[in-house]
Amino acid sequence: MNGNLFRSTWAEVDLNAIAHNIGEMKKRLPEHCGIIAVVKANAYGHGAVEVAKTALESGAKMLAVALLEEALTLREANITAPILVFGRVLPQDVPVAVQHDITLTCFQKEWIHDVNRVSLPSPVNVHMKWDTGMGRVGLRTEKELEEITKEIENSPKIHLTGVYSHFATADEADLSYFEMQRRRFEHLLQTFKAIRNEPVSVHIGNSAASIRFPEQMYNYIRFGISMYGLYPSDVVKNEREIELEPAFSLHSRLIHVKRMARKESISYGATYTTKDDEYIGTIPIGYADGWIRKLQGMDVLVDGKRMPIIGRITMDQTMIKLDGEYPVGTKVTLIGKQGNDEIETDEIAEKLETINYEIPCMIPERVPRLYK
Ligand code: PMH
Repeated sequence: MNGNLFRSTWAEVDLNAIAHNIGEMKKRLPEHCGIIAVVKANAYGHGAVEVAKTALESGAKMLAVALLEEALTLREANITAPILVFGRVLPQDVPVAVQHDITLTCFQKEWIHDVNRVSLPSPVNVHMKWDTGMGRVGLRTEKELEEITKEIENSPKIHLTGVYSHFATADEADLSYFEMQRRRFEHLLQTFKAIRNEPVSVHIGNSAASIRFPEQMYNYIRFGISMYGLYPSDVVKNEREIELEPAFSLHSRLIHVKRMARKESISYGATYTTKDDEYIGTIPIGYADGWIRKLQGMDVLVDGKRMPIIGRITMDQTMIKLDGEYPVGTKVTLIGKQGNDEIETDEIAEKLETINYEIPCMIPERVPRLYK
C-alpha cells in the first residue's frame, strides 16, 4: 500500500495480473528468448518499482525505461537487475549511469565522441539503436552503422552489449511495413556481424510483434503494454493469441447522494437537467485526477450496474445519475470489474478517441496506487 487515503479515490494495481501476463508470454517464447520489462513512465502509470519487482520475480531478465532518472528511481529501490535506457542521455550525465550500472542507448557517432571526452570510473554499457522505419531515433544506413561500429571499437570507454530496433506497425492487420522493417533489420544485422565478432544481445519486438511472431524475436522481447494486460490494438485483441489479465483498475466512493426534483440542473454550465425525480451521486474524482471533461457521458459501475456521468466533470468531483438511493461510501468503479459487468480501459480509450496506453498514463500521482 502507498499514498495516503484521506480521499476515497484510488487506482488498484493487480501485481498477480502482471505475473500472469509475463507467465503467458514466457510460455509462447522459445527458451533462448528473454523478457525485458518496459517500465518507463512509472510503468505506464502502474508504479515502476512495484511492477519492476514483480516482473523480475516472474522471470523478466532486464528492465527498460525512457529516462536516466527513471533508471535511478529503480536503483534507489535496491533493484539490481540490468536496466536499459531507451532515450538519449547527455554525454555529461554518462558518469551517473556508469556509477549505477545502467545501460544506455547510442545511435550517434558524435555522442560516442563526446562520451570519450568524459571521465568515467569504468566503461559504459550501451545498446545500439537502429531506425528501421520508426523514424524516431536510431542510425539508418549501412554506412552509418559501419562508421559508428568503428568508432565504438576505438572507444575504450564504450562497451557495446546490444543492438535493437523498434516496430511502427506490428499491431496492424497489414503487415507489409512490418515486414519491410524486419528485412532492413536483418540486413543491418548481417552487415554488423560481418564487421564485429563479439556477441551482443539482439532485440526488436514490442508486445504486438512478440505475441504475433514469438519465434522471430532474437534474444529478448521488450514487453510493455501487454505486461499490463492490455492488447496493443484491436487486431491483436481479436486474434486472441494470448489471454491477458488487466492489472489497472480505478475506483471511488459516493461522498454525497441526493434526490433531485424534476428540471433541476447539475454542474458548471448547467448542461444536465433532471427529467424526473432523480437520485444523483457525487464522487471525489475530477479532471485534476486525469478524469477529463471529455469523459462526460461515460458510464461507471455502482452495485454492478452501469450508471452515467452527468453534467460537466469538475476539477475534483463528478456527478453520476443513480438508479436509486445508495448510501454514502458505496464503491464506484470507473475502470475495472464490478459484479458481472466491466468497464475496460479500451472502452475509456475509445470514448477519448485514443489508445489504451494513454489511459493509465494520464491518471496522475494525485490518485494513489494500491497494490494487490
Ligand atoms: N521498446 C521501445 C523502444 C518502446 O518505445 C516501447 C513502447 C516498447 C518497447 C514497448 O512497446 P509495447 O508497449 O507496445 O509493448 N513505447 C511507446 C511509446 O513511445 N509510445 O507508446 C508506446
